[in-house]
Amino acid sequence: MSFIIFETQGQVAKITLHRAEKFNSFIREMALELQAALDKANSDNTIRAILLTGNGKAFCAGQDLTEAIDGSGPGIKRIVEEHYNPIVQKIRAIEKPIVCAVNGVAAGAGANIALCCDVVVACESATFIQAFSKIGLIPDSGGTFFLPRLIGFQRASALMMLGEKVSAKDALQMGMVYKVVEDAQLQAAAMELATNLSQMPTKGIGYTKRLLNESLFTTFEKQIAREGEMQVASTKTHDYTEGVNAFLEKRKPLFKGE
Ligand code: T3D
Repeated sequence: MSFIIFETQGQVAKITLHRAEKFNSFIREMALELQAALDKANSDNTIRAILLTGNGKAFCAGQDLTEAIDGSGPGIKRIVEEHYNPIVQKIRAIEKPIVCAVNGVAAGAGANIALCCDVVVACESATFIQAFSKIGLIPDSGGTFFLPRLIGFQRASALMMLGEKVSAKDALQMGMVYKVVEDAQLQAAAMELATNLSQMPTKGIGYTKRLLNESLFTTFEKQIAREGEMQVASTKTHDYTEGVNAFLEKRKPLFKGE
């Protein structure tokens, strides 16, 4: 992989967007490599959490606009259908927690990929821009789906139409991100969160993610019925037995993710 760095630390897969000189903007190779990296982290049972971040000053400036207008390039339809849609679908479908460490500007598809991760931590200098309207595009990569659900319809409308830059502090206040930390602390703080998550009951967390996904499309009655089913499934895991026994025996649980 040349535009993505894939590393493991314990049971965490760290995936880094690696095209720093172009603010990690996406070209086709990088989008396909990110998909492959997500697949690799998903299929490896020893990986129990994923950390997504960017190299250099930016998290990701979205689509590389040179490629977007290149007549011999993939073209907008394939860019959306083959690059961004599979990325955000994979992020939501992987039943392992995905932490996103936003290390700088997150614009266009870069912002929306970050926002569909499970736990988003930003550094103080990070910014979020729904840059699409400024170049005559509509927000993609799941932005019109997730942003109104994260921050409310009115704020999402305004940000998507105006394309204004949102500071990390304002993103936190709006509910766009989970935490904001000092720039120098970002990678350590995000890895600590991912490591904690990788040592938790992975199946239960995966079921939680499945239920959160389903909650976006369903009714209250159906959702509580699904909670019942998945709660029964949770009790069939090693980690449920271990968690309860450890509590009763007053010791630290050793979860296996099984
Ligand atoms: O086909 C389709 O287009 C459909 C798909 C759409 C998905 C999308 O993501 S559309 C939105 C695309 N992204 C943008 O419109 C953002 C464009 N970039 C910016 O607005 C600014 O660069 C930033 C606000 C992100 C950062 O501003 P600043 O002043 O801190 O940095 P800069 O100087 O503008 O950029 C630094 C370098 O990165 C620069 O390269 P250079 O001149 O030093 O060689 C710049 O050209 C490059 N860069 C930044 N964003 C992109 C980019 N190069 C190509 N494409 C980019 N999106």
